[in-house]
Amino acid sequence: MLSGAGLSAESGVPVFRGAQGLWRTHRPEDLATPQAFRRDPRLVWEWYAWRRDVVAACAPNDGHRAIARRAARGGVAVVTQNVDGLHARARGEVASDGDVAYPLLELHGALSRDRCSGCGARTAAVSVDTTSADRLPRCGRCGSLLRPDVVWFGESLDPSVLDTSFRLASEATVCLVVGTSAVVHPAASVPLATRHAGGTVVEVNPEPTPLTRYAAVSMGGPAAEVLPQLLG
Ligand code: BJW
Ligand code: ZN
Repeated sequence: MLSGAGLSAESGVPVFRGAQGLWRTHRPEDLATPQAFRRDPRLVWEWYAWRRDVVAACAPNDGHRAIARRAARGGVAVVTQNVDGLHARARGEVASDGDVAYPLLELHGALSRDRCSGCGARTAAVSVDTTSADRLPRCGRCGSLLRPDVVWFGESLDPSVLDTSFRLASEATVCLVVGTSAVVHPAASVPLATRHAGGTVVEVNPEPTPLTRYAAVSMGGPAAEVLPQLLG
């Protein structure tokens, strides 16, 4: 399955696009590109520190839990564009004896990690003082600025995460697509790998997307209501 921000909407995590989306009030080119970070790392960190606080106050919803319960029975891989960590938290919440360890692939990284903008070393997220550029966190190895370990526009996705996602999608009989506007690539192409290999795409989204015409079934409700019924 492939998930996007809409899956976490009912947990209180803001989506990116549409009337309530972050991109209505925040310009992606000022906040979610490597150029923006080079230009004004303090501003970018301020936004990500706020996003971390928002996510810390949120919890997985019934949609995340339905996915985790179904995946733990086997034969499912979870591929997500979300950086909020709620799939992993749901897995922990519903874990029980006999669960299968399923793949959980985070295509766009994770808010819970930092990455060095110089040497690329990954570390657990530190608390960030955004009051001045001098106080921003730096790498303990090379001294370069740390940044959130997320994928910004114009940056490549981790090749091993991406290759594994496409391979699993091409081997799947069904790709369930939940809560993504399906406009950001290469993530939005993952379900097409299932389709091209003869499998079926099933979409859960209150709005039509560019993937809707490839879906055998489209369910137009909120994920936290539809998924427990669909997967339960
Ligand atoms: C509900 C709901 C409910 C609401 N229940 N549903 C091919 C064509 C054109 C452009 C490109 C291309 N290939 C690459 C590009 C360039 C670019 C791109 O895709 N641009 C397009 C937008 C035009 N891609 C990249 O730059 C990627 N890198 C790359 O390709 O590298 C190689 C390369 C480099 C240079 C040139 C060419 C190639 C990287 C993309 C990184 C995206 N990063 C972000 C930020 C991550 C960090 C952070 O969180 O801050 O990722 S942007 C943002 O969008 C975030 C999301 O993961 C991503 C997708 O958003 P998502 O999840 O779909 O959310 P929304 O808000 O868009 O949609 C929510 C949906 O939920 C809606 O449909 C609602 O209806 C629905 N919904 N409530 C169910 N309750
Ligand atoms: Zn470093």
